[in-house]
Amino acid sequence: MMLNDRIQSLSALRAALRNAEKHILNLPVDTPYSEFHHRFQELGLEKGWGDTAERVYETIHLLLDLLEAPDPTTLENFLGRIPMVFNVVILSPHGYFAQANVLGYPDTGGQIVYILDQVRALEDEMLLRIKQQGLDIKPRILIVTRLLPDAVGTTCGQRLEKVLGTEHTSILRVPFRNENGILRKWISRFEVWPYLETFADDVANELAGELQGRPDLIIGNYSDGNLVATLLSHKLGVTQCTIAHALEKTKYPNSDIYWKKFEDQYHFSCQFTADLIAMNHTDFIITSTFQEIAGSKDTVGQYESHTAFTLPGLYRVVHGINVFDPKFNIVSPGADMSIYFPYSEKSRRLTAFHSEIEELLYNPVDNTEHKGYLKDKSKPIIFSMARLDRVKNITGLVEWYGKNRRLQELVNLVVVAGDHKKESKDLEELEEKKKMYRLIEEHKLEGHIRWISAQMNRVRNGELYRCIADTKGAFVQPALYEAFGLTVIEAMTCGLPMFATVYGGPAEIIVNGVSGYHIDPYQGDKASELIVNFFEKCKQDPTHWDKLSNGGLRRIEEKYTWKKYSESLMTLSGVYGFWKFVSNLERRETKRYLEMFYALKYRNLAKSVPLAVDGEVAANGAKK
Ligand code: UDP
Ligand code: LCN
Repeated sequence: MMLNDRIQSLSALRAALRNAEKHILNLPVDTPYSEFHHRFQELGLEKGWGDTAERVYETIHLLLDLLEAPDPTTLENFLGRIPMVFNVVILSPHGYFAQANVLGYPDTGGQIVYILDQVRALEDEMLLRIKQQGLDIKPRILIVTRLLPDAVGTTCGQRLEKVLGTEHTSILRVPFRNENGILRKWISRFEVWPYLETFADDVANELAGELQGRPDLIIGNYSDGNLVATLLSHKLGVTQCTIAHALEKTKYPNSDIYWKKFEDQYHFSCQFTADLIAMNHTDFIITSTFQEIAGSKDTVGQYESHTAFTLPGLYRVVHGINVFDPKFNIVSPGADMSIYFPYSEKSRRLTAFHSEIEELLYNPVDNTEHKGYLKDKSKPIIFSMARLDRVKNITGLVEWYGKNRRLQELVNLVVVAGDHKKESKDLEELEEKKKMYRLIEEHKLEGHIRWISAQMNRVRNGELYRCIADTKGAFVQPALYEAFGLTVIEAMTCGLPMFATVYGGPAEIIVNGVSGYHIDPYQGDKASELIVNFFEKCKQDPTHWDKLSNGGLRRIEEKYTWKKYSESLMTLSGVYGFWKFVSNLERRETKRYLEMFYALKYRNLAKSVPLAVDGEVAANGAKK
């Protein structure tokens, strides 16, 4: 696109670039491209080099350097500039994908938040780059998810939904279907496998209509989204990017060796097979932290756990994934800074929410939204918020608190988790709920604990974190494993001191003792002692609290922002898109192997998963 047919050889390109360089050197740096584009066309150069003489000069210079003495940094800078990505498709099939009234529902957490923040940052970055290269092209970003005809008060039944705060981004919903027709209701992420191949075909058709062509980049999220991204990218020949969020293999210890035991409920045989296919097919992988790739000296990384493993009686993996493959990149997300900002920025505080938040935290009457009350309002609050999944270990935190009298004397406990209102369709959530009621009773926690239902208003949640910081409290993230942990980032961005699990992302997000504390969820007594010591120290020396709060804020500024994220993602898309096309031959064998693995292994496994029938009870006991 950037060259016309006057340039037919490398030497002609070199000559054209030198002439163009000479021409620009005589122009003021801010001369708009439109003023010299005729001259450029005569030389063989079309639009896309830059919007001003200065920018065009830089791009030309980068290419001349590359032709003369190529080096990786120059190549990355050059490819990062070349306008190659205008249409992006982001796949996230399972759960409830919507902009309101969904967060905290089963399977509906950080991945949704991540993608909605990601697309805003990405659109801004795409628009900036398109403009800087002197082009006038409208980008398009489509988030593709499942359409749920029974949308239970959400927008999940709507085919197309514009993403708020964007100009060119929408959610496109395509239903799951099979020969019996369209599946109307939500099903757990563990049961989606038999629907994905048809879903991928349907998505391809919808995309052809929506985009009037192929996308330039396909991003998959989580195991199901990454499998569909693989099928689409294979079919359309488009650059593929993989984001895991949280792979189940690391969340459920020994889920490979004992896969048969787990199979009825979780269908890990499909999941791990899909993960292997996607990881190997993709052009590049983005992770939020390094430990997600290769772990640490004491822990195994999410991807590392797929290097070699055995599913006894099914197959044995000897080279599942090479964690040192250059396709791995760490690109950390952030928190939306317009929602999450420090409690100390008084003028920005959303005081209109304060009476509602006061009611949410302290109204003594039990209702459908909360259970338990806090009898001493003067105490700091330790706070946690998560989906009521077993791995999130919210009940673990309640137990630690229940067992530690000193902790109860020092602080109140507030947890936001699950749904009091409705009978859950998710088996783990049901079990956790029962456990929570039992623990509150067993440890006589009335007066000390407040259990609040899932909170879906993100803007108010931002203020909620800050109100907890006003009590000089802290956030505790007690998960048995947390792939990354957006709540950790959000709470730290609001200035809340942080105690978070040492298993997974938080181990890297937090510098222990400086920007928060690591806790071991398997050693609850130690964790609660650490929290007791912190609050005792804060009583003697209130600046201790400020030190930790400020340490957290500094860490976020340094590493976890969406601006940095979108710059890297756009550059990587250019770099890997380029390599995909120049190194196609080398990957042909892998592609053939994966096609075989898909057809001979995955397809049969997916077929063996019982089909969900609207209104029936599944094998795992969850109500459809
Ligand atoms: N969240 C929420 N309300 C809830 C529970 C969670 O808004 O009741 C949000 C939370 O603020 C965060 C996301 O859901 O943005 C959870 O992301 P995280 O990475 O912590 O965990 P995940 O659910 O993805 O495992
Ligand atoms: C899923 C999770 O479980 C979290 O650990 C991540 O923060 C989230 O996705 C976003 O990547």
